[in-house]
This record gives sequence, C-alpha cells and structure tokens, in this order.
Amino acid sequence: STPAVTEEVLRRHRDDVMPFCENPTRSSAPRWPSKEPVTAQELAERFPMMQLGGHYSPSNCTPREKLAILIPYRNRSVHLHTLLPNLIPMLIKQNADFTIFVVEQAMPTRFNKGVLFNAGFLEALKLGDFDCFILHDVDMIPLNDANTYQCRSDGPVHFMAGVNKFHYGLSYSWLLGGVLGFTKDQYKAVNGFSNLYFGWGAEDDDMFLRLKKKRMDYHRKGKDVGLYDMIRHSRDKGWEPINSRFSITHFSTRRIDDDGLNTAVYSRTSLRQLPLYTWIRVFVDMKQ
Ligand code: UDH
Repeated sequence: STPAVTEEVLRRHRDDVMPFCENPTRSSAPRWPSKEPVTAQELAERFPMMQLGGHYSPSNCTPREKLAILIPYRNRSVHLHTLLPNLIPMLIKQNADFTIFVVEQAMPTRFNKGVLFNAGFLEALKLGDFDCFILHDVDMIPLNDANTYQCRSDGPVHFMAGVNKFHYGLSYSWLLGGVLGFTKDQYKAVNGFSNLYFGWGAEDDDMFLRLKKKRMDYHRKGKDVGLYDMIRHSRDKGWEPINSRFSITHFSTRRIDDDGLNTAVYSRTSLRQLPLYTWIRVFVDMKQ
C-alpha cells in the first residue's frame, strides 16, 4: 500500500530535492545603516517578496529552522519603520525563514517587556510551529549582515556584542538586552521572562539569573559581527525606572517556576496580518 502523504513525507521529499539553506553572508564589513524611517507603503513596495503577516521563506533551499522575530512595542513607529528596512534585507540575505511579530502593549498600564515576550511567544506558536525566537528591541539596528540570526541547540544566543550608546561595547559583561535568541525548548526551560517588571527595570538581568539557575550557558556574538546602533530617544511615558527592581529580581528568580511563561496574564485585543509584520496587541493586567 502507498504510504499516506504526511507533512513529514512531503518534507523529506523536499529535502531530497532541495539542499538545506546555507548562510551565504560571509562578509564581516559593517554596513552603514539607513537611519531614515520608511513609510508602510514604501516598505511594502520595497519588499514585494514578503508574504502577508511579515513572512518570508527562501524558495531555492530548505531552511533549517523557522524564526519568529518578536518585537516588544508601544508608541515607537519611527523606530519600527527604521528597523524594518534594515532587518528585512539582512534576513533575506541570510536565507532565513522568518515571520516578524510586533507585540504591542495597549495603554494605559506601564510597559512590561517580559509579559510582551511571553505573550508573543505563546501567540506566535498558535500561528505557526516556530523553532527559534529572536527577541528584538525595536531601536536596535544591526550593523553587519553576517550577524546570522540563528539559534543554537547548546544555549541561547546574545546577538549584541556592542552598541554605539556604549562606544560599541556593553555597559557590563552580563548585559543581555537588545537582541536575544532562544529555541522553543530553551525559552520553555527558563519559563520565559518574569512578568513582574512594570516599567524600566532589570528584566534582562532577571533573565541572566534565570539562565544561571537553570545552568544554561549563553553565547555572545563577537564584535566582528555583533555591533548595533541604537536609535537615540528619550524616556517613554509608562517606562519610568522601577524603584524596587532589585527586590523583584531577588523574588522572581527564587520563584522562577511560578513566575514567567506559565503565569503571564494578558488578553489579546487585536491580531492583524499586515504586509510586513503580524501585529498583535495585548492588554497586560497589572495583577501578575
Ligand atoms: N519599548 C517600547 N515602548 C516603550 C518602552 C519600551 O516600544 O514605551 C520597547 C522597545 O522595543 C524598546 C525596548 O522596549 O527598544 C526597550 O526599551 P528602551 O530602548 O527604552 O530601553 P533602554 O534601556 O532605555 O535602552 C531606557 C530609557 C533611556 C532614556 C535615555 C535618556 N537619555
């Protein structure tokens, strides 16, 4: 009898005829980023190869993994429209299979990046079977096309080796902010981000401690490829520093299995597939 044509059979067939995608970007010459925001219409015209919802997959090879790019967002349209024209061509050059998600927090609660990442992770998985999640600040412009956005099975990847704000270095060695990549299993294993940081705080330092607690090593890109330009900006409303952030860190990392991906409280108020990204808006409850 002929075997059923399952996804697996189709995939094997595709793999037989098409090679796995290699990352062709070998150059490590930094690119001068375009700092000019581009309108939504112009972006759609510039990247006709993008599929609705901000999806792209190379047609001449089989990608090894499916990337979900999660961008936490509120009131930063100029930054988003500056990042996208830099990020999309870079990922296309890298032969990546990717989908861009902009995860917006509805007003009026204070901005909570951790819940947005957790919500983005859960909502993205409802829409596709992603292997690798790239958590990407909206104001970080990658400078080098050879900074391959790929996950590693032996630990999360910190893609940022240096940023203009700190003279192309980092302000301290364990800083994990900016752009961070987890496989689906790694993100689940650390129980995602803490949900407790409402405002500017130490949610990325909290993540550093989570990784330590779960004995997970992370890998940082070298400065040859991992440099970024941060778009300069002033402090946003609702993003004031949290005074008690250090005590939250103490509390949260002691309760890593009871605060995170498995306890994020939010409601999705909107989901739209736009030409260059999937836009998810969530309301984040202050009672986490
Ligand atoms: N973000 C938003 N909207 C907000 C707050 C944060 O979209 O209102 C997102 C965005 O993706 C941003 C990320 O959260 O890239 C991190 O926020 P940030 O870039 O403001 O964080 P950072 O620590 O700056 O870089 C803190 C304020 C610095 C003020 C400096 C004044 N000179």
